[in-house]
Parts: sequence; C-alpha cells; structure tokens
Amino acid sequence: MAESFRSSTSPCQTSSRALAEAMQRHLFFSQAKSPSLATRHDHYRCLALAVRDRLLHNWVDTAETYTQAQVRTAVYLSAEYLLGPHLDNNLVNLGLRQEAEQACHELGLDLEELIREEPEPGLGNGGLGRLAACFQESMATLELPAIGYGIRYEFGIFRQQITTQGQQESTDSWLAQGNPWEVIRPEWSYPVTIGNHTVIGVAYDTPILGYGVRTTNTLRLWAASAPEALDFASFNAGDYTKAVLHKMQSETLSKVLYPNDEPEQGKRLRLSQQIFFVSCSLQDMFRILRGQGLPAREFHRKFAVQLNDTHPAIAVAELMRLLLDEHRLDWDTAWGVTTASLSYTNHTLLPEALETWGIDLFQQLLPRQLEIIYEINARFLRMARIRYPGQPDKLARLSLIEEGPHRKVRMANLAVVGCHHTNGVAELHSELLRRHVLADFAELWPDRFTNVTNGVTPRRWMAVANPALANLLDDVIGSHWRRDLTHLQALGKHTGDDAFLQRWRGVRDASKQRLVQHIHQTQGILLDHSSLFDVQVKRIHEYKRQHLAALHVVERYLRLRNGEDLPPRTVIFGGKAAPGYAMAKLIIRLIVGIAEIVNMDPAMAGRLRVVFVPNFSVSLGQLIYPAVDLSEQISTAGKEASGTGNMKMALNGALTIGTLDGANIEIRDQVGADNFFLFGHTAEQIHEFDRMGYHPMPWIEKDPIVREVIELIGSGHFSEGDRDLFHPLLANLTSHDPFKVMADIGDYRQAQNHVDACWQDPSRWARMSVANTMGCGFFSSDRSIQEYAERIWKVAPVPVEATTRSL
Ligand code: RUG
Repeated sequence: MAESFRSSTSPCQTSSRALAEAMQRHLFFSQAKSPSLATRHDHYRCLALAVRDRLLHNWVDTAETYTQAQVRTAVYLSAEYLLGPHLDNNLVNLGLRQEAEQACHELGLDLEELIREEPEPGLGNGGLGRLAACFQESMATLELPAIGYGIRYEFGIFRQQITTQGQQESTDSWLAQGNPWEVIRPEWSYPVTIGNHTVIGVAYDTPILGYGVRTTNTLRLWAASAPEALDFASFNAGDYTKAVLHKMQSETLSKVLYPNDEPEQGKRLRLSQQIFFVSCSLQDMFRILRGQGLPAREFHRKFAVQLNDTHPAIAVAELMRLLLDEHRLDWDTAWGVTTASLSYTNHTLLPEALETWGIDLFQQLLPRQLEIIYEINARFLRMARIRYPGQPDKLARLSLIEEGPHRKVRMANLAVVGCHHTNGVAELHSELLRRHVLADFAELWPDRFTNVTNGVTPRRWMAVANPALANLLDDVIGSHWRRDLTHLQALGKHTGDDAFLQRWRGVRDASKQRLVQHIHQTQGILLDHSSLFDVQVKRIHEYKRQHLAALHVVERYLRLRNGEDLPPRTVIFGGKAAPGYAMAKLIIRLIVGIAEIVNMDPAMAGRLRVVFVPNFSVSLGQLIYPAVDLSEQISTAGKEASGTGNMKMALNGALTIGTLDGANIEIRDQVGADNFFLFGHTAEQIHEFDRMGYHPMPWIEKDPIVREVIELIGSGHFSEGDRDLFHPLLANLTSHDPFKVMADIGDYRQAQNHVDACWQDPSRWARMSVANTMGCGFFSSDRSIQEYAERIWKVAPVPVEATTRSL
C-alpha cells in the first residue's frame, strides 16, 4: 500500500487470499458459473464485484456521516461525465492494486487483461465531461461532502472506426453486459413534466472513491422511464404498438449522449434531457433537505450547486419553479435562495457553442419555466435600465432573450443572472470572458466573475496511467505527490543527476514501447519507439487545428524526399469528429490519406510514420499520454478555453509545442519558457485580424513551402488522384481561413525546427522533460477543487467516520 495513505483512515484492508476467495464466490453466487465455463468477462465482473464489496462500508459510512453531521454539500450538475473504466482506478484509490494482482495470479488470471475487459462509460464528449470526472474524484479525495448529478445515457459517445474513407460511427452499447459499479435506487425517482408528457427519472448511483481516505461520494445518474409501462386501453384494443409507445418515447430521453457541435437536429430531445436531469436532481435535493428537517428556504445553506456549462442552466428557472409553485415561497425569497445556491462555469468562447433555445420550442416543452424566465428578465432589465439609461443596445445584449424574427432564450445570460459566481477555466479564458463574451455582465457585476484554472487528477493520470513513472517518483521524492502534486517540485534536486535522468528515459521508453505494441496489435503498424512521438489527441475541430499539424507532416515528407536529414518522427493523431461536422471529418480523411502514402513510401522508412489511432477514449488516453514526447497544443489563440490534455501530457513528461492559448499559457509559466516550444499570434493579434479583416493569401504568397504543400494535396496525391476530395478544406484555407492557419504556419515551422534540434540532444531533452513534470504540480484537479470549495462553494472537508464496521 502506498505510504501516503493516512494510516488512521486507510481505506481498505484485505489480503490477496481474501480477494481471490471473494472472486471465486462471486463466480458461483453472482455469475452462476463453474470455472470451466467462465469467460474473461466473468472474471472481470467477479473482481469488480469483490472490489465493490470492499468499498461498500466506506460508501455507506460516507452517506451516514453526511446525514448525521447535516453537512453543507457541493452539488455538481453536469450533462456529461467521461468517467473511463473504474476498476483500476478503484484498486489504486483503495490501495488494493498489488493485492488484486496477486489474487489474479493465484487464480491463474492476468489483472491487466481483466482491467481491459471493462467497457468504458463514455458519458461525455471530451474535455468538459472528463473534467467533471476528475472533479468528482478530487472532491472525494479532499473529503468534501459532494454529490454529482447527470444522465445515465444508455449509449455513450459513439464508437469511431477509421477506414480509408475516414470516420465511421457506430453505437456504444456500454451497458450491454451489465454494469457492476452501479446501484439502482427505484425508491428515489421523480416525475418531470415536459410538454404534455410526464417522464420518471430513476436514480442509479455509482461510488466515487477518494484516494487514501474513507470518503466515497456518489455520482447519481438519472435514467428515464414511463409512469405506466403499458397503455391498457390500447393493449385491450389490440394496438400493441400504441400500448408501449409512451414507454418508448419516455425512455428515449436518456438513450443517447448528443455529440457536441451537432447543428439544429436533436434540439428538442436535448432540451428535454436538460430539464429532465436538472429537475430530478433538484427534487432529490429537496428530498434530502426534508430528510434533515430543513425548510425549502434553507436550500442555499445546505447546497452549493455548480452548473457545468449552460447544459444545466435551466436550473435557474426550475429551482425558482419548485420554490414558488411547490414550496410556496414568495418571489423575492425564492430569487434570494436561487442566486445564493447556484454558480456557473463557462467552458467556451466560441459564439456558436453558447447555447440558445428557440422560444417556440421552449414554449411547447417548458411553458411554466419560460414564464419564469420572462419574469426574471423583466425584473433584471428594469434594474439594468436604471443603471444604463438611454442605452438600448446594451440592454438588448444583456437581455435573456435574443430578439429578432426567431426569438431565443440565451442560456449563458440566464446562468450569469441567476448565479452568484461565473468562472472561466483558465486565466486567459476568464479574462476574455470579462473583456468580450460577457463584458456587459462583467461591467455590471465585476465581483461575480472569477477564474478557476482546470486541473486533472494525478491518481488516474499518473498513478493509474503511468505506473512506471509513479514508481520512479516514489523512489526519488516519496509518494506524497499523489495527494499533493506540488511535491513534484522536489524533482528539481535531481535534474543534474545522470543516473536519475537515465532512469527517467528508461521509464519513458517503456511507455512508448507499450504504445508501440498496442498499435502493432490493433492496427498492424510497427512504430519505432526511439523516434520522436509527436501527438495530437483531442476532439477534431477546426479551431484545434489538426490540419495545421497535418500540413506540417506533408512538409516534412517533402523535405525528406528532397534529401533533407530530419530526425525520425512518429506523428500520432486521435480524436472524434462530431458526426454532422463535415470539415472535421474531412480533416480526418486528410490525415488518413497522408498516413497511407507516407507509411507506404520506402523513402520514409525509419524517418516518418503517421498514425490515426481510432476511437480515442479515456483508456486510450491512459496508454497514449505517458508515451508522448511532443504534445501538440496548437489551437488558434483565444479559442481553446483551457485544454486538459495539455496538462496530462506535460505532467507525464511531454514537451509542449503550443500557442498562447487556454491553459498553455499557465503551463509555460510553470514549466519555464525554455522548456516549451512557443509559436503563433496572440489572442489579441488574432482579434485584431478579425477586426481589420484577415485574408490568408498574403501569408501564402510569401511562403513557397506552404504553396507546395497545398498544391500536392490539391493534386490528389493523398486521395488516389481525386483532386476534388480536399477542395472544401483547401478552398477554406486559401480564401477565408477562419482559424488563421496560414498566419501561424511559418512560425509553427520555426518552432518545429527547434524541436528537431533539441531532440538531437537526448540528455537536454530528458532535462526538459523532467522540468515539465516538475512544473505541473499546479495542474492537479485537487487544487482546482480546493479553489471552488473555498472561494465559491464555502464547503469544508468532513472526514468520514467508520460507523458500519460492526454490521
Ligand atoms: O473546449 C473546452 C476545453 O478547452 C476545456 O478544457 C474543457 C473543460 O473545461 O471544456 C471544453 N468544452 C467546452 N467542452 N465543451 C465545451 C462547450 O460546451
């Protein structure tokens, strides 16, 4: 067990023998099988159930402690949780990793194989959902009374296949084989009326384990069901389809996670999902409040509710509705309770990602909530009019309603008005929110705006993902970094130690070899682990500029073919494109086309390889992040709110090539400018381009290399002679270039040249790599959560007492 576990609260003690016996018992009693019939998945389930048995005391004790102590509770409302597999993480957080390995060994099983059996709960699109998952784990580790609420999607983020045609999607049936980690709570279910239908939300609870503490919080996800399974009138009349229609319609609500960036379609269902999970969660909070004998007007004393983006922003109207209509509070009291309870995190600066809903749709689905929003708006604008007399334009911008032929509810405005705090997720992002996107509100209420820079959990993203590095750190600086990541600073004493640097490189090599093996097994491509691994894994989006990296790969290909001597590189891409986002899918198609040509060309052997890893996920992230030498964080400045993959890679020892965007800026500050490859225009310069009118042509004209690259792609070289395939992408880049790829490509090339030079000095690279890990202590999600808890939620830790041991 890691020494950083606090001895008085060591979360679980069990021997490998006891664990092995428990697995055998579960094979019989839970799986109803003999060993000769057991599949690997059966064994996975047995281990998962045995581990679950061992966390139950902590889970039940946590709920009991919170109930007895009547604690103030942080509530996280999020439409997405990109959890990733639980088993390995739970073993690490319980301190049972070694015991499980031994137990499996005793039973002739391989723990790693069982871990890989777990289907991943991919209930999120990307960074926002993964952040929610890291935050849950940090809240538990910090012993904060907290509960997460969301939706139990039957189908998570789609599965991605990569063929020669690019991305193909299929359904992610993650629940097909059952889910040993959840507990259904049918006794906690609530009706939600949407239009003229009522849907029931049923609670499914998943334990969230803190590291090295007893605290085991709850993630409560709502599944939709119909109030009546069968319409008997239709059934008796022989209309069997109609008899189950309402049930099917109701269950559709929690069927599928919507891929982000999806235009108009699915809007009705999405708004329905939002009110569904928000209303169930608020009703559940009122139940808890009642259970503690507290009246509704005390809601804000019991709960600090964080809205993860605008997806749960309907909570402003729904909480008001419940307080007014169900709990009979007067408007002013209800508004006081609402605004004292809620706070809002914004995650995007992209105008198209700021949610709005057509008034007609709102009126159809949520007429009472719309009435309340109108009333909130009327009162708010009355106040604003006094503050800004004769400024109708400003009032129009502040209004919760966007006027025009198609009137809309602006969810970000609703969130800002209904919350006591609004925060961005990195310094620059919060600054740009204040200066541009939410400037009118920041002027009105400067004190409501703040920043909490994102973070990632060191348990999953180091201890679980990179056990070799974790062991090295334990040896050299002790194991306290798991609970306090600033301990990584202690690596500073070792950067001059050649033996240490040798071990560091050994660890990194082993991680790269692990990835090489995986890619060989799954894609049949053999990579050279000693080449520089240049990696961009994240959602595919034009603002993230995967096409900039792709153009650079083509440039390297040309330079190598011209006989230039460049150090060997492996360029790895991964990430999903929203199914309806044609340009993003075309970028994938381009990368696949480039990979095909480059990898087939004998002249590239040992010099350049290009891989697109399909179906990027949390599990793949765990495999890839530790193997990255060069982390591509190349978004157009001012577009990426924060990024968190950037943190995971730097934390695991990658060097970043990046723009001054999102959290890159803070990463560079922390790891030192000398250990970061900076390029590109600043957010301010990009803003100026947009203001003054930007055209890519002058940039292209002065850059013969980029012209050659564009011509080669346009000639059909990477598309089997098809000159039209990439036309939309090239036309966009040469005529409009909304994300300023052409303005930054020259500087990107310079930075890449500098990367090549540094890579050729292995001990210099190793020192830069150590400096990155060393400097990343700030990017623990424990630090982010501590900031939320202290500055925004006013929620304090409550250690969990052992109360159920004697049961
Ligand atoms: O794009 C942002 C990332 O920059 C950020 O790191 C992450 C977590 O804060 O959230 C991402 N995001 C933003 N995902 N969806 C949105 C817009 O709804």
